[in-house]
Amino acid sequence: MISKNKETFTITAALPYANGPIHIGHLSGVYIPADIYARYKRLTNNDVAFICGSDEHGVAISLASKKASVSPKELIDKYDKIIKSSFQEFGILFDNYSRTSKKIHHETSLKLFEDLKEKNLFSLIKSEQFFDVEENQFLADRYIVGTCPCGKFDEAYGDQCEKCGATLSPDELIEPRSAISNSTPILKQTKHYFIKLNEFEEFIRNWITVENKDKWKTNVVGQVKSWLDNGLKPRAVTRDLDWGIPVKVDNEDGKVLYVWFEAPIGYISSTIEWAKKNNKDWEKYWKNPDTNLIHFIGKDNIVFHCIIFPIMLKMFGNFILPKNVPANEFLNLEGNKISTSRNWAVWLHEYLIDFPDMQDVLRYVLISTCPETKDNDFTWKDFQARNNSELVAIYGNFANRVLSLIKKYYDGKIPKVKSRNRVDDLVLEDVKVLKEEIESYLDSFKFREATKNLMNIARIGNKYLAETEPWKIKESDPLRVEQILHTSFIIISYLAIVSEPFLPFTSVKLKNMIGLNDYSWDDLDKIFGTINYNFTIVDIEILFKRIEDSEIEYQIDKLKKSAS
Ligand code: B3M
Repeated sequence: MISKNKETFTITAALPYANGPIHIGHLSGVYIPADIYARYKRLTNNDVAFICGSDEHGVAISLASKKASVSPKELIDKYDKIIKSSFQEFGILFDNYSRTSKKIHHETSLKLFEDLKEKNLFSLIKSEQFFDVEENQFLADRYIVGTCPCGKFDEAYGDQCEKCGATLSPDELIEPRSAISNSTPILKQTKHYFIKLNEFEEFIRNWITVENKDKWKTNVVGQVKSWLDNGLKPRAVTRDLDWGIPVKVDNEDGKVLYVWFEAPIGYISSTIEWAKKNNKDWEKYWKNPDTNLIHFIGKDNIVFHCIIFPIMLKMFGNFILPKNVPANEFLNLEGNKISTSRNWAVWLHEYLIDFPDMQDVLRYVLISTCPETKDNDFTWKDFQARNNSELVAIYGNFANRVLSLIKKYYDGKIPKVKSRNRVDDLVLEDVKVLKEEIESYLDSFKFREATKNLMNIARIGNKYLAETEPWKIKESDPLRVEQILHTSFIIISYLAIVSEPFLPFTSVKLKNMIGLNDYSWDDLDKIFGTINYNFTIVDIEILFKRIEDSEIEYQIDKLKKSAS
């Protein structure tokens, strides 16, 4: 067997805006795939930094705080806590979860910004922007509403019409008004630093659409291409806002860094924070050309992670570029778009009240329906079906049958055998192949296929038991029964270890039951020589329980009633 070299991975997951709790769409599109990948890379002995944190600046935060009549600080403190605990509860195991309001992030962002300014890489541009005289403030695009040129919607935002989907700029709106005071804004001159994206067009085109074309997902390459085809234009990296990281623009105050300039730097500052706490060198994770930088994001963040941030990294100098950005599409819910404002969502903190200790069920369903190549739909009926007919009937059933038989026949001791049958060897070979396929699926970000294979390990195990029927020959052929249960034990060992990235809570339970707590992924290759025959299986825990129709009807009803 060729042993793989230990590699370094910097794995980032999009920083969630701290303006609301986390729902299933976030988990399925970003955080579960990222967590599976990070756990898998750790288990296979790589050096991993899995990085995230709350995104606490920008218009999304100030708008939400105005709406809730609280200060931005109160808002971010509240949601940072809720989000962090949802991640913990669902086993999303970040190495570091930071906040962009922390001093270390402000300092890191400002240092990188000043470096670029010193290197003369910005242009200072004067332009006219909408200004709310009553509120005495410039209006970010989202703060301006008006009629879309499509003529069908008079509540369009300055950057987008939610009716026709068009991307707008505020001066295209007919009869623009301020979303804060409702007054008609005036145009007033302002100055900002701009990053010259246009100068990097060729570099991005070559890097993504030539170099990485066959390695990256087609949806990602396609979106980048269409941005490039429209031409890259200089983009302001400062804003006239009172919430954010303050900077002077040509000595003028009242400006902050553009949130999409500093938020991705949050990955770097979060890594620095982690490195300091753990006595590590952060530069290894961002500047070593051998390090694999992988960004997990949703499709609405592609332009920032595949065009703007890579250009920034290149401008900073010495930083590595992402190896891959496996962006996912969106998850819908019961046929409709998930919507925070309409409350059409399944919120994680609410799920756990109705389904306590059933995190792995949601993880399993969400990864099985992960919107990898196109938008996908979550339905409660499918959730029930996948639980009852896969987790309970296949996975849980197999584990329970094997462990109960070993307990009953051998007082919980794993039977020692001197030989195996050909059928046993064949089934173990199949399991080994499934594990190897899981590795290559995970390496190529195909999480759904990997999850199917995981369930196939249990499926094969069930079939093997059904065909060999050890309970029928216990008296007549005790040696054969020992072989069957020995083989089944090895299949369970594979299941327990390989499940860890996907179903971490179940994996721990199973490993405890069979005494494999210290086992790692690669140890499976030498499982035959390392079985602990002194271990006794004592407590057999039921891993999954059936979900009744009434529980599903309750959820569907609750969703419909609470949505507006
Ligand atoms: N907070 C956008 C989002 O939640 C943004 C991601 C930042 S990643 C640097 O969709």
